[in-house]
Amino acid sequence: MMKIKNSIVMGISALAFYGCSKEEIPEPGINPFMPAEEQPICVTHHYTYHAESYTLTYYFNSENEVLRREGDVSIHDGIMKSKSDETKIFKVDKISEDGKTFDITLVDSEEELDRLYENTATQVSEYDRCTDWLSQPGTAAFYFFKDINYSWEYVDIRVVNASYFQDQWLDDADNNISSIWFSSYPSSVYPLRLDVFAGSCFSGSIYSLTASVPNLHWLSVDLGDKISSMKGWPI
Ligand SMILES: [Ca+2]
Repeated sequence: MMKIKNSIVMGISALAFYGCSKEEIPEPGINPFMPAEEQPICVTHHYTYHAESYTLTYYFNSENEVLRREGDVSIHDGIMKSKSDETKIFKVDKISEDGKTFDITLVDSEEELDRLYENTATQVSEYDRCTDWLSQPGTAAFYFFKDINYSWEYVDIRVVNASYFQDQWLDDADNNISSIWFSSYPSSVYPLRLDVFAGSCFSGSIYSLTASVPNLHWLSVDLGDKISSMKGWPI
C-alpha cells in the first residue's frame, strides 16, 4: 500500500515538475467555489541554458500578477542573478497556441543570439542604435497592442509591408505593450524575427520572438508593459 501511495505522489510531483497539471489532477490552489475568471492561470516555461534544461510553472491572477512559482525556481534565479540586464537575452523558440507554454533558450550575448538563427543575414548591425528606421517594400507586418489578446492596437507604431524596421521611440506605447501580432506573406517562405528590448535605444534585456504573443506578461513580468524599443525583419 505504501509503495502505491509513494508512486502516486511521485507521479504528481513529476507532472508538477514538467508544467501545468493535467485536467484529471486538480491544479494546486484551485478552489471549486471560485468563479473561473478568478482561478489562478497556469503558465509553463521550458528553459535551455548551455547544456542545462529546466522548467518553471507560474500561476498568474487575472491582473497578470504572479501568485507563485513552482519547479526549478532556484536554478532560474541563480542564472538570472549571474547576469546583467544587458546579458539577459531570451530566444523564444516556441509558443503554444493558447500562449501559456513557452520554450525559451537563454543566451549570453547578441552575437550568440544571431548565431542561433540559421539565416543571420540582417541589416541590424549596419544601423546605429538610437535611430528609427523603416525599409520598404517587404512582406513583414507587425502590430502592437495596449492590452492582452490583441486588443487596442497602437496604430501609430504599426509596421506593414516592410523588409526591416527598428523603432526606439514608442511614444504612448512605451512601457505599455501587452500583446504583439505579426506575420508575413507567404509566412512559410518569410518567417519573421522580432527582437524587443526592455530599454530605449535597443538596450537592456532582449526577447527574440518568431511568433505572435497574446500575453507578454505570461512570457515575463519584466516584459509585459515594459518594452521600450524593438526591431523586426524576415529571416
Ligand atoms: Ca498594456
